[in-house]
Amino acid sequence: MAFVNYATKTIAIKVVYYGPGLSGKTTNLRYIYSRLDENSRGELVCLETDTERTLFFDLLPVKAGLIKGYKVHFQLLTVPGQVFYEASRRSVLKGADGIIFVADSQAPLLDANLESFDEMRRYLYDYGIDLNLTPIVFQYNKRDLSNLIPVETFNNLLNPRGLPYVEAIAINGVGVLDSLKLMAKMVVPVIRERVFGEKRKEAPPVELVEEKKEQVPPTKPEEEKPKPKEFVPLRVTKIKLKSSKDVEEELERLAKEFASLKEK
Ligand SMILES: Nc1nc2c(ncn2[C@@H]2O[C@H](COP(=O)(O)OP(=O)(O)OP(=O)(O)O)[C@@H](O)[C@H]2O)c(=O)[nH]1
Ligand SMILES: [Mg+2]
Repeated sequence: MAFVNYATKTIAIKVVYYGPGLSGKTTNLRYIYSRLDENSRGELVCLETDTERTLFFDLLPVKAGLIKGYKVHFQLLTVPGQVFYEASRRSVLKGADGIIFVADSQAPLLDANLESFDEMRRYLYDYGIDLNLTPIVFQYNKRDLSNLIPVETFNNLLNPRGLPYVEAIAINGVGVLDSLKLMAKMVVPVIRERVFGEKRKEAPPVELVEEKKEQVPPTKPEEEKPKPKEFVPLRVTKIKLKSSKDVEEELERLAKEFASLKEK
């Protein structure tokens, strides 16, 4: 449930990037970070790890216009996809307002995608959140590779309700902002209704992203297009979390810290 601070007039909307290990969740956040104006986003918090795999969560706060005079902050969060970080996934999912399910399109990973989705459904159920009432955007990622799961198969198995889906190549930014914009379109009316009792269809859209112009360094035609990794350094925040129990507390602290930042 969105966190409303009546004193500072801010609403924090929690959007969780969920999906199996290595599907590209952190890559989404890194790309969004690189494309938003620094006035409309906070720091990308990735916890210190020995590898690039997510251990507890990654967090990117994004400012997104106003709802009825309240400043809207999206808290974009990723879960760790590796099977044994189950407890962290559960903690990150708590109170999610919307979910971007990042599936890995490689054919041998079909079962991993289905298992991850099923696990998410169970955790939401445990928290009393009905999957059918939760805004979800499906992102079918890694469409640049070969031997892909057809979009139709994904939609039949994961998305029988015909919710919005995006074919993505997150590593090059393809479909990343589209997924986030679709999510904003779905989740903001739900929050307006829950918080202000406004009828959904009356809700005007919220201004989501102040995009920077794409910073593609000049390349000669014969050169390959550089990958975002090469010009978006990964900032690692030195936060020590001992266990997944600390995750909820830390998320709350980071959300408050961002909400109290002075406008630039
Ligand atoms: N070919 C290709 N590789 C991608 C794409 N998106 C992400 N990757 C690569 O996939 C690997 C895993 O990406 P991450 O974003 O770290 O995956 P994750 O879902 O955060 O993984 P966990 O934190 O372990 O759950 C990295 O090497 C990325 O560069 C894509 O669209 N195409
Ligand atoms: Mg990750």
